[in-house]
Amino acid sequence: MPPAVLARLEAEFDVVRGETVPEGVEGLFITPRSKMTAAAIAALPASVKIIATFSVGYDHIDVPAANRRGIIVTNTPDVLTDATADIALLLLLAASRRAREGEAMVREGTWVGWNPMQLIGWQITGRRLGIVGMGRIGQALAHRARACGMQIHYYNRTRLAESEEAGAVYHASLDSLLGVSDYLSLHAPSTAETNKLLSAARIAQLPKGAIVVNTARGNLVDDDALIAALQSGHLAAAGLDVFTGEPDLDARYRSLPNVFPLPHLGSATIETRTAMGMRALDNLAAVLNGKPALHPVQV
Ligand code: 8YV
Repeated sequence: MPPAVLARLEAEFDVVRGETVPEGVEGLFITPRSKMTAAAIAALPASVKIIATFSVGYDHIDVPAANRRGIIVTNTPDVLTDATADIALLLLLAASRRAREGEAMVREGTWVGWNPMQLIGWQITGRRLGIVGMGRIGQALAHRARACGMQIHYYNRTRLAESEEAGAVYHASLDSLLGVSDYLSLHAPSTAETNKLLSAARIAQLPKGAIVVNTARGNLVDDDALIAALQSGHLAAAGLDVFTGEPDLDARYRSLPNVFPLPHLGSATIETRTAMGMRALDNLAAVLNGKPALHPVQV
């Protein structure tokens, strides 16, 4: 935890650390590494009132099971929007400009000269970016990509208000979005519905040479299908911050030259991680003082 979060935690709360939850504990402060399954929730002592996760995602928590026990679940929205959108843009650019191969060439000493076709990438200006899930992070990426001259298309369960769209083109179906996406960035939550949303059939609908970016959750992608498309050249490249089963990701991602991988850095700035911690502590403090939670997860 960032130092300011730890200092506040110690100052305001009576803290018990560990993998088990003793009777009397009223609030849990967790990260996505704690898998709060229905069984784990059933085993919690009756004293627990709130589970505050240090994340915006809550796919590691069985929220209905917690709510059935009268336990409130809270997350940390808003404060990580910009940091995560920055990483999405970084991945988009890095994948498009072959940053992984370029860096390897410099580090490994294989850069022996310059030639006009060396590590030729693709320019993002004027290209179409398809955004799957136009929530806070999707919109923040749209804002950045627009400044780079990209044309924004999006698919969302509901259409944004015209004032929020800022010229982005709405697609009522994912299939329609895929057909126009030179670049595709995923910003949907991980649910049973979105599991392997980017399947082989869907990847086949992307234009040849498309680039895929994922800062959401690894299981939104069918790994075998994505890897096959990166190997065949149907997809030019991918920029990935999240992986199924991370950190034990599919080993093929480690060696594919056209994959720019990062170890789940979306929210990893000191400003954002501090704000996330403060947000989680605000929720804990509210509920433990008998007030309503500030960011309850609604499912
Ligand atoms: C974090 C995230 O890296 O908020 C989320 O859902 O995936 C990331 O911000 C992680 O949750 C840190 O606990």
